[in-house]
Amino acid sequence: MFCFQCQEAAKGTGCTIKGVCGKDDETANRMDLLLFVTKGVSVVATLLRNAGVEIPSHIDHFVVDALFSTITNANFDIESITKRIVEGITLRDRLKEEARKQAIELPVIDELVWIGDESSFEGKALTVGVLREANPDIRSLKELTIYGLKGMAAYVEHAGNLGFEDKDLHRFIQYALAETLRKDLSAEQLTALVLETGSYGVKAMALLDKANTSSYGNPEITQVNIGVRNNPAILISGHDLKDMEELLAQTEGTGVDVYTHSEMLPANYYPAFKKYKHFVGNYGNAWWQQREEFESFNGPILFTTNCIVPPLEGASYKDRVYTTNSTGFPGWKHIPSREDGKTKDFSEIIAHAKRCAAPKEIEHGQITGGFAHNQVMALADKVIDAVKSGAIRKFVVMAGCDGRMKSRNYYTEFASELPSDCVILTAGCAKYRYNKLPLGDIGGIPRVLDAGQCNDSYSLAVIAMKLQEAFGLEDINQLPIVYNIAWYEQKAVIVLLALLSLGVKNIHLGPTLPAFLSPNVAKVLVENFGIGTISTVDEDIEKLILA
Ligand code: FSO
Ligand code: SF4
Repeated sequence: MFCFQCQEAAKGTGCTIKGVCGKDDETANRMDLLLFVTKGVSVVATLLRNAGVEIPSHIDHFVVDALFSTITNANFDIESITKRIVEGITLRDRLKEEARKQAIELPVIDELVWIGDESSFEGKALTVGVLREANPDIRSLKELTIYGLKGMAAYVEHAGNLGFEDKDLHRFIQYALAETLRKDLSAEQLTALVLETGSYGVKAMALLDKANTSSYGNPEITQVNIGVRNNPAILISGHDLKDMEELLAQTEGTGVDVYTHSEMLPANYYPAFKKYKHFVGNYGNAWWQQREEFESFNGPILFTTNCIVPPLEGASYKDRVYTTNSTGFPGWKHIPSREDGKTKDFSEIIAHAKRCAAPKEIEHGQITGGFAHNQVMALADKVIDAVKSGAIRKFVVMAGCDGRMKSRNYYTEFASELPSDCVILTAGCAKYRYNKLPLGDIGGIPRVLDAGQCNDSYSLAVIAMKLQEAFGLEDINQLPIVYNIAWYEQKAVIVLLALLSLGVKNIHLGPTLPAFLSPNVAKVLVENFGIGTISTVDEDIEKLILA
């Protein structure tokens, strides 16, 4: 195996024996094969589309789900990855047949020529990994595009689950995947593809924002309970709000409570979910602390998306974890997708919860959130006055992901040591590094404004653009906003590319720069976009805030 797609890549270069995330060698290789097949599907679908043939939506959904299932710590189940490969080959061959009928000439590439019998999967998988591209700069740009597409696919899938589809996003995902197979593209052309991926990322996040807010209302300022009640309960993790809705509806009146975990915390901010009395609040912290927190939760846990940490051998919670959507883990129960027009069936996990003890309290109190664009704009006058009067010196965007590395203590320290006239804008699970600190407020405006999940970074971009308009500035970079973003997996990659495509400069990305950036590609990002990484808290506060 060779995988370098996330921030925890071994030795800062790539995992080669086993993933730091827990992904084993064989599953990693199988994911490479799934991407290989998905690229083949995308090449034929793109050629057919260019010839005016309409591509059925099940092809779009296959591509998005395949990409999503290869995101860091989403799926550890080799069998479910293998099933996707088999399905992909069938779809590819049907598309090839259609191309033949339309007299469309197909390129002679391995992704289309390989027959794909199951007995050859293991051997074939060894030959189709990222190192197949020998040129490190070309590899870097292609992988940067693919990781952006994986993040985008996640957001497109969530929007789709709420009935919001944009054919153009599917077209782009497949087109861009197909482009990564071309051998004739220069580094400049691939850089343009990376940025185009970023602008489609903005569209994907805007679509998901529309899907979430029109389905569940605009997030509003909310005090979220972090303590527990004395009823059996289900813990729901991940990002999928449709699952949240259906789980709340199906648990109502059953005596089973519902708590959010990690990236699902922002579900507490939506008016449509607040009406449920058995929706208690949030339990625990960011994804990487789940081994301890799932033990003490006592009840079943539902993963609607990443981030799964494989349990230790003796973990007591092993038989009470469920996956759904693109996620999977060997031995865990998988709740099947909803059939058209029907809701998902959560009866098994609800029955399971009834047999369990109530959660053990690990924290007590409340945290504040709900500052997506609509809520912040409702406070616009107050915010603008505070900036004009100098009460707010700077906004610091500290969105993104949390992770296990010790070096991430930097973010807690950075937040604590920020001058008291600075406000943190956050989204994603990075917030758990500072959202329980007593940072206070500035004239009633909390010093940590949480917009929501990582995809709600879109809200932060909208807020920036609205402030730019309100202050009459020509360039978004003239705003008193600095960016000190933490990343872990590929959804953070699409957020980064989206910000770059909006013209945001001087983003600090940490705790380390991606292993998949070759020195030359990193240089381009530094020279053209002022991308940097973190140093010490004091130095960075000096550079970003005081200078
Ligand atoms: Fe965090 Fe995980 Fe949302 Fe990522 S929970 S790390 S950026 O999934 O997707 O923020
Ligand atoms: Fe390693 Fe990250 Fe890939 Fe997992 S996803 S194998 S930790 S680089």
